[in-house]
Amino acid sequence: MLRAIVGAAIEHGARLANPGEFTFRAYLSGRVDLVQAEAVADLIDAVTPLQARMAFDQLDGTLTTRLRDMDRALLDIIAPLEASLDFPDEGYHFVARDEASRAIGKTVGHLDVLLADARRGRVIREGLTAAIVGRPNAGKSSLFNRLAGAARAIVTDVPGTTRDLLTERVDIEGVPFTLVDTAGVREGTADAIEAEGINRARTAAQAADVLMVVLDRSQPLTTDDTALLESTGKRPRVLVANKADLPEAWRDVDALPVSAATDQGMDVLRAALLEAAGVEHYQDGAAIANQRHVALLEQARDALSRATASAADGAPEEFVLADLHDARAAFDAVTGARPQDEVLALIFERFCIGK
Ligand SMILES: Nc1nc2c(ncn2[C@@H]2O[C@H](COP(=O)(O)OP(=O)(O)O)[C@@H](O)[C@H]2O)c(=O)[nH]1
Ligand SMILES: [Mg+2]
Repeated sequence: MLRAIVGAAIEHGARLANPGEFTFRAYLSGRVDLVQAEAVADLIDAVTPLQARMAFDQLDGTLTTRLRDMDRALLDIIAPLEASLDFPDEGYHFVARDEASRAIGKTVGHLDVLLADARRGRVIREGLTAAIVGRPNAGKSSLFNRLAGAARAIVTDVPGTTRDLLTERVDIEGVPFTLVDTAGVREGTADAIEAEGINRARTAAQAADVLMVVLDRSQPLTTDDTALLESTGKRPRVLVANKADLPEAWRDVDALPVSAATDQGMDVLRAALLEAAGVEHYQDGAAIANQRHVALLEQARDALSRATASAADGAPEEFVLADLHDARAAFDAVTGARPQDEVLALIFERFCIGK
């Protein structure tokens, strides 16, 4: 029925909307700026409540407002500097150098605060990857299923069951994690498929933001265990002593006692994952998350640092002004006040048809 209506409309001269076309039109007509248009796409893609809230904040103009305030502060410095340029013969400076330097430094401070928040924002927006590693039969797939809240991975007592990577998105206190269940890493398997699985496990472990190293507490530690403890020592990781429901076979490694069988210790494990990834207390969104915004604001900060230094050094006004204008151009590029076609194309490509 729907298809028939669309078909009839097209026959009478209508066409399907391009990806993001409605938002793009709102942007062209000045009803939203680029940050807000990007927030629409983020809102559509949001999986966790925190992601949605952050997108809403952007849509509301949190970042735009902060940029406007900083831009205004820069203009207040630019005006007297330009005035000094206009009256070079009098040798009169409309603003003292140290005063200008201090004023610019203040905006650098605001940018630093904003950028410090960016990692938090990016984590909320893009999430983290946690790879579950450990020797066969330690209980990796069982823990994966527990964390995923579903029996996604096959659990057996046959070592070497998991051969390919299995991933699942889970929300841990608002932070989106991609959990990766891997094949157990052990030396000397004769099975070609298992060997490839082990290779993939190693690659996944290298790419992960945080590792969950699973040990079987009911069995003595093996050389595979010690090799893994050694090789992951410098990575963000959580050491897990699984099968804590069974009598313990060792206690010399400091690992979190959990049991995939009884659910014991799972909340502590979730908290430990957040802590190891460096992302506790993510109850609030962040004003900045998007990599495009981060890159541009870093440019602005660099330009302003240069301006602060040259103003303090008593460099000619032209030098200071050039950097101040660069910073403003970067602000403008964030909000789309000075759009570049290829940037626009990239941004609106992200949308699905219409919107
Ligand atoms: N008693 C007990 N058995 C477990 C626990 N976790 C996993 N197992 C068992 O250990 C075996 C291997 O589990 P699996 O998740 O497939 O391990 P993997 O090879 O590391 O993925 C299975 O028979 C599971 O039922 C646990 O916490 N307690
Ligand atoms: Mg497994």
